Amino acid sequence: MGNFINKFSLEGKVALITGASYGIGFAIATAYAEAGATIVFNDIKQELVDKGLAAYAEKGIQAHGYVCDVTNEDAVSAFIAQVTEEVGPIDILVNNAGIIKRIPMVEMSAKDFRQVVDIDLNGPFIMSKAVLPSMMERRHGKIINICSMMSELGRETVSAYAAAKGGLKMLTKNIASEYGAYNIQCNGIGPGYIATPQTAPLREIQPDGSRHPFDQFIVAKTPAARWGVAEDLQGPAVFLASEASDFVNGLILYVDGGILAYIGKQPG
Ligand code: NAP
Ligand code: GCO
Repeated sequence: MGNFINKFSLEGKVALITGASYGIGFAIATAYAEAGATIVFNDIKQELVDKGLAAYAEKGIQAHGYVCDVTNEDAVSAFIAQVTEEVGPIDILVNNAGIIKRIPMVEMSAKDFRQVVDIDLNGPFIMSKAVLPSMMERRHGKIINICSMMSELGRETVSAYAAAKGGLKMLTKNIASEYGAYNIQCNGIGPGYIATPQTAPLREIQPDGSRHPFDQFIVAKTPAARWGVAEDLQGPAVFLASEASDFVNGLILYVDGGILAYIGKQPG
């Protein structure tokens, strides 16, 4: 195998993963640390940053945690300047922070719709815009946007989320198109249904002790016949952050146990 495996190393890289105190962001960050990167993360509350720092320390990772709301352009500029000064320029950005609101569209306020789009789509725009100039100057950089099944599919109650994640897919392709010549790769990861706090309401045990109908539905809809776990995203995330993917640009890598390939089970 020779030194081929070194192409997957993140040794000497600074990786910023947004909203990575727990959940998918945390799993990706721990994989990056194992691959050799220095980890920087942010969250909206100090309490969450502290919780995240303790969780990283428990895994033997000395992460750098900051409070920063990804929707606040001034705060993000100051945050990136501070990280650059205290840790170093960012080589890898993972736009992971995101929220969902499950509300039927006709009942959803424009305020709620805007908030989802603000965090899930404007946030990645603001963060990417803040790190790109230094990446352009240094002629290398990796941006990974955490997309969704809802970058491709719709379903009841998630209009804002689907609009934002569909937009994030196209923002990914546009960053790749606009800055690819600077040796900057921007790709997306589209997780399937992953067991994290965000999807906990869809897995709640029912008052009669049975599984949530959505839980049963999604397992039947997934060829792998299970929910994903955050660790399922680690290999793809390391690949897209590493030199091994230097000619991969504008791709959305769906890590979904086969959901998008499958027409679904015949009823009965
Ligand atoms: P999660 O458990 O809810 O974690 C999301 C993190 O983002 C939380 O730490 C959250 O902090 C933080 N955050 C929210 N708003 C923020 C803001 N304005 N600025 C900074 N941080 C903010 O979600 P997850 O399931 O790990 O999902 C992570 C990403 O993957 C999201 O973009 C999500 O849409 C996407 N995704 C998830 C799944 C899935 O099945 N779980 C599938 C596809 C895509 P708070 O706790 O304070 O809100
Ligand atoms: C939902 C889910 C999702 C997932 C994920 C799928 O209510 O349908 O929460 O949208 O979290 O993004 O990839």
